[in-house]
Amino acid sequence: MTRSERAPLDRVVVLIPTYNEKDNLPRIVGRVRASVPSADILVLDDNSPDGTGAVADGLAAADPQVHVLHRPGKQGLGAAYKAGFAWALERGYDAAVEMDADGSHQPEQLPALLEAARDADLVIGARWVRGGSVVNWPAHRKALSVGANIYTKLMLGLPVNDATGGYRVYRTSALRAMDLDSVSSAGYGFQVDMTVALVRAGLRAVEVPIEFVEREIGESKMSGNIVSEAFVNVGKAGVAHRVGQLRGLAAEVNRRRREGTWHSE
Ligand SMILES: Nc1nc2c(ncn2[C@@H]2O[C@H](COP(=O)(O)OP(=O)(O)OP(=O)(O)O)[C@@H](O)[C@H]2O)c(=O)[nH]1
Ligand SMILES: [Mg+2]
Repeated sequence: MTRSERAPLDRVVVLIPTYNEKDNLPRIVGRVRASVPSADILVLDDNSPDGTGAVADGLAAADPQVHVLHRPGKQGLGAAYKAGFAWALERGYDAAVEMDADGSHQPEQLPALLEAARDADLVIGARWVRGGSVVNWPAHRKALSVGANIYTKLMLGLPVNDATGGYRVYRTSALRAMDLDSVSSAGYGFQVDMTVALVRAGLRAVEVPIEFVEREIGESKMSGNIVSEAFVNVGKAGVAHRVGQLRGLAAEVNRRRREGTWHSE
C-alpha cells in the first residue's frame, strides 16, 4: 500500500501497562504529554499493591487526555495490552502505542515512530538495528536479547530484527485485521506472537532505531518464566515453520558483526 492510500494518524492513544510503577508513572505521563501533546494516554493497571492505580486516577483527574483502566490483578503484559487494544478500537483511535512505564521507551522518540507509521501497519522501536542501542544493560542481558532475536528471526522467518521489542505503534486497522485470539503469551513472547500475527495477515512491519534505557527505579518483573515461555513458544512455532537454519544463523551473526549491531555500544 502506498503512503497516499494509508489513513492519517489523527487519533493516537499511548497504552502504558503498570505493575508497581507509582514513582515512574507521573514522570512518563508528563514526558508523553510534552512529546506528543495531541496523543491520549491509557494506563492499564493490574491492581498494583504499591498504589499505582490511585496515582493514575490522580493524573486522569487532572488531565482529560489521561485515562485509566483498572484490572483486577496481575495477569501479565500481554493481557493488559489486549484490553488496551480493545479499548482503543471501541473508541475509534487510529493508532495504539505500546510503551513501558519505567522510562526504557523514551517518549521523546515517539514522534519518529509515528512518522514511520505513516507508511506501515506496525512500527517497532528497535534496539538491535544500526543506530539502535541499549543503555545500562550488563553484557549477559544484551547477549540474551540479541540471541533471542536472532533465534526468533531465523526460526520464524520474520522480516524484523527486534521482534521482542516492546516500544511499538500499531495502526488500529491492523489490530482489527489480525487474529488477536492467536496471541496468548504473556511476556516477551507476546511481542513475538503479535509480530507473527501481523505478518501473517499480510501487513507491513518496519523498524526505527531507538535508544533503550534500562529502568532506574522500581522493581524488575523479568523472570525466568517469562524468558522460558518465549523460548518454548518460539521453538514450537519455529519447528513447524522451518528446520535446518544453521547456515542462516551463521550469516546473520556475521552480518551483525559487520554492522556492529551485535554489541550496540
Ligand atoms: N498491567 C500490567 N503491567 C505489567 C505487568 N508486568 C509488567 N508490567 C509493566 O510492563 C512494563 C514492562 O515491564 P518491566 O518490568 O519493565 O519489564 P522489563 O523491561 O522486561 O524488565 P525491567 O525493566 O528490568 O524491570 C512496565 O511498565 C511494567 O510495569 C502485568 O502483569 N500487568
Ligand atoms: Mg523495563
